[in-house]
Amino acid sequence: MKLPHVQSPDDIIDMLFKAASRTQAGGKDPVAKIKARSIRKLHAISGAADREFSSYITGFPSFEKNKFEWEIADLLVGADKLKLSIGKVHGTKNMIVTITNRIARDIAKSASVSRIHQLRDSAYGRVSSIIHAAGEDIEFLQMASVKLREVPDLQAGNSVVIAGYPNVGKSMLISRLSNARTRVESYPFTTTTLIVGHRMVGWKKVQFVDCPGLTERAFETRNVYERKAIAAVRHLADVLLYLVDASETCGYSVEQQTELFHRIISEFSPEHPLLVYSKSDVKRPENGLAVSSVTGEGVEELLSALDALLVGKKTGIESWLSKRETSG
Ligand SMILES: Nc1nc2c(ncn2[C@@H]2O[C@H](COP(=O)(O)OP(=O)(O)OP(=O)(O)O)[C@@H](O)[C@H]2O)c(=O)[nH]1
Ligand SMILES: [Mg+2]
Repeated sequence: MKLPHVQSPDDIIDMLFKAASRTQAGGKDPVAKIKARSIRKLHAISGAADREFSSYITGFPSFEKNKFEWEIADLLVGADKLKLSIGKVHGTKNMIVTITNRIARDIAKSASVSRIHQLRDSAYGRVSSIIHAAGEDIEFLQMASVKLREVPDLQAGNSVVIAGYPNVGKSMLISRLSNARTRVESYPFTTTTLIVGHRMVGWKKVQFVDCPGLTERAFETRNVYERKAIAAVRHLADVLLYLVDASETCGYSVEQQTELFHRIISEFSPEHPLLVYSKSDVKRPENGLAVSSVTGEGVEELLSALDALLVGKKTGIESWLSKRETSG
């Protein structure tokens, strides 16, 4: 995910005061000069705080902007706390702008150098205590931006989400289909996060997403891995490529795996659900599209099917299937 770089509260204070120290002001009258310079310093602080905090406020996922990112943010850092901390930062920004403007107006009305310095120093003190008061929320955003940055930048549109039970060969297939490099192991629950890869299919750049394995618990579970997979299935899948291991070497029966496919369809109504059998080098089902990531068998056929689905014509897959049947 693309996220703002959130600084620590102390670094933000340093940055604001540095912005203030760079300001200059001319003039012959020493009092007028000190006054103008102090006002500019406060405006510099207010401008820099506005830019910094605004980037935090707009840079994090929001429910309105991107439902997938919002759901992932909820899983990894908690949406309520995220909302609260962004709200707090918003308040901090407004307070700094209001207070620096008000003190700048007071400075403009002051006639003595000592009063100007006193007001300027009080502004610095207020700004730093306002930022410290939001310290916990700023630090939370700092942690959240680091954690969420690890999630690949996934976009809606021309997206194929590969889902299925654990160990059915999802990761090996995405490596076959795209430039994604992911761990493949002979035991379940190898993939714990969402993995992205790309490839041209026809004239389209298609995004493939490999998910952690799903089981029949997926709808009730609070398990973070399965919930990441559900978020991708729910919000990103133009095509839901559901992999069923016909050889059952994954440890789950074909019946069990197919049942979950139908449950996912009835729960999330993906636009284009596509059931594909994996490990066809071990066992070929009697009907249906079957691939082997070991021998490459069926991969070209699968890509043509995806091409037909992603063209956006609902009939694409039907005409492709009928062509396939007539050609034997
Ligand atoms: N014979 C054969 N074995 C395969 C094929 N695809 C995957 N495997 C094997 O199946 C096992 C699981 O493969 P993965 O790609 O890690 O499966 P996964 O679905 O990503 O598993 P999780 O990430 O744990 O959910 C590995 O031992 C692979 O070598 C295939 O087409 N043929
Ligand atoms: Mg995997």
